[in-house]
Amino acid sequence: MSGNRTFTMIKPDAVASGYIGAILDQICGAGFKIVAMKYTKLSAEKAGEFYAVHKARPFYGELVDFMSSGPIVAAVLEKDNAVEDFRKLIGATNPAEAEAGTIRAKFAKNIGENAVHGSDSDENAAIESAFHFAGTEMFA
Ligand code: FUP
Repeated sequence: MSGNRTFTMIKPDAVASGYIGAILDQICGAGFKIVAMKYTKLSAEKAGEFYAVHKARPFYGELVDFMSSGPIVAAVLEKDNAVEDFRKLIGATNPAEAEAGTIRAKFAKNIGENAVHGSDSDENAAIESAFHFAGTEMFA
């Protein structure tokens, strides 16, 4: 077991396509409890900050434009082994390579517009949760 919280965003493509309800249903059906959640929109500056680790990558500009292009749902989720289990639930970054039934296989458009974010470590889950939520907005 590797910690019990992860951070997710339902990205602008999935929100625009009307998939918020279906994605939350799959997340809750898989046993994740919602600890914090908000419907919001990232400024380009905030999106750039969130993805700063990818600054040197060729897709960074497009990623920042996309993530600030429309509203998102940000949430903190709780479950045993949350980070790993959520990465399994969402599938590979590229939906063409995502296992059938995973959220990205079902709802993502392509590697850039890939429906959801999921933290890749307990450390990043904590950093990303704090980026979006104050302690008073999280409910154990
Ligand atoms: P993931 O952890 O699965 O979200 O993937 P990464 O951290 O590697 O990438 C973060 C985001 O960058 C992806 F969700 C989409 C975008 N990206 C691209 O647009 N092109 C790529 O080749 C890789 C990632």
